[in-house]
Amino acid sequence: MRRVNGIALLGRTAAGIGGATRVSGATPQRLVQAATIGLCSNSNPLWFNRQSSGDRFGLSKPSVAAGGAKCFSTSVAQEVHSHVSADKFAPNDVVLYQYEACPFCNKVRAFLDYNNIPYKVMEVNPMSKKEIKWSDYKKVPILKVDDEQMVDSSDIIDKLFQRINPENSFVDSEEEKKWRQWVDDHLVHVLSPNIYRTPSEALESFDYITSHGNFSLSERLVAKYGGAAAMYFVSKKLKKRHNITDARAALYGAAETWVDALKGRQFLGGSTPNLADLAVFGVLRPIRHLKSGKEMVENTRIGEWYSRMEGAVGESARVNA
Ligand SMILES: N[C@@H](CCC(=O)N[C@@H](CS)C(=O)NCC(=O)O)C(=O)O
Repeated sequence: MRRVNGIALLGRTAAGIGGATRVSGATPQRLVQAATIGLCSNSNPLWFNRQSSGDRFGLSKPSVAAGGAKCFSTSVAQEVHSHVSADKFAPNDVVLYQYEACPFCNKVRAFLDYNNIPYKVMEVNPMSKKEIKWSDYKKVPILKVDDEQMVDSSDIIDKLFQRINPENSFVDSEEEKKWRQWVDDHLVHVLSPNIYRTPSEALESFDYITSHGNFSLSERLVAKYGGAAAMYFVSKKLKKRHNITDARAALYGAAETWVDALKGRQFLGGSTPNLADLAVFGVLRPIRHLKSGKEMVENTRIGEWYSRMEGAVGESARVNA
C-alpha cells in the first residue's frame, strides 16, 4: 500500500510541472496523465528578485496592512492600470492551495501578482492532500477568498477579474479567449515531454519539484529519484499522446507561435498584458530556469516578451513566502 501511494505521489508530483489530469492511483496511465500537467511553481530565484511594480490597481490590502508582512510601493504601473477601481475588491484573506510547480497554479499566481492581490500560499502535499481535505474538489489550484471557494484556474481568474472590474462586464476579446484556450489545450502539454526529456532533465525537474513542494524528507527522496526515472519513461508516452515527435521542436514552435500572435505588440493586450499574456507567462515561469526553459529563450524570439512580462508582473504578492 505504501508503495502504491509512493507511486501515486510521483505521478502527482510530476503533475506539478506539466500536468492537468487527476492522478490518484499507481498505474502507468495515471502517471502519464499526471505528467501532462507540468511544473507548478512560483518561487524561482528570479521571482523574488523582481522590482516591485507597485499597487497597480490601488487595491487595498487588508491582510498585508494588518499583518505588516509586506509593503507595496504605489509607483510605476499604477499609472497604467489606475482605471481599475480601488475599493471594489478588498478581500481580507486570500489563500491559494497549490502545488508549487503546477502550471495552473502558476497561472493564478501570475494574475494575483500582476494585480498585487496579497495572498497566502498553502502548499498541498500531493500524496496525502490533507491540506484540501475540507474541499470536495480534489485538484489544485483552489483559491479561498474570505469564505468563498474558487476552483479551476481559468474560472478563478475570470471571477477575480470580474470582482476587480465590476463595472465592466467581462468580455474578453476573441483573440484573448483563443490564446487562453491555447495555453490549456496546447502549451501545457508541451511542457512535460521537455522537462523529462532526458534522464538528467528529469532529475533536474524533480529536484526543483521536490525542493519547492510540500514533501516529508522520505517522500522527497523517493519522489526525486523515483519520479525522475518514472517520468523519463512516461514522457515518451506523453509525446505520442500529444503527437509530439521532437519535444524541443514543439516547445520552440509554441514559443514562436506565441511571438507571432503578438504581431509586433508589446503584449497580446497591447501596451499592457491581458489574461492570455498572464496565462502564457504563468505556465512558462516554472520551467524558465530549467534547461528546457533556458534553451527556449536562447533559441526562440520569446525572451523579450518574457522579460517584459517579468517587469510588468513585478514581485510576488505572496505574503507568507
Ligand atoms: N483545469 C484545471 C486543472 C487543474 C489540475 O489538473 N491540477 C492538477 C495539478 S497541476 C491536479 O491537481 N491534479 C490532481 C492531483 O494531483 O491529484 C485548472 O485549470 O485548474
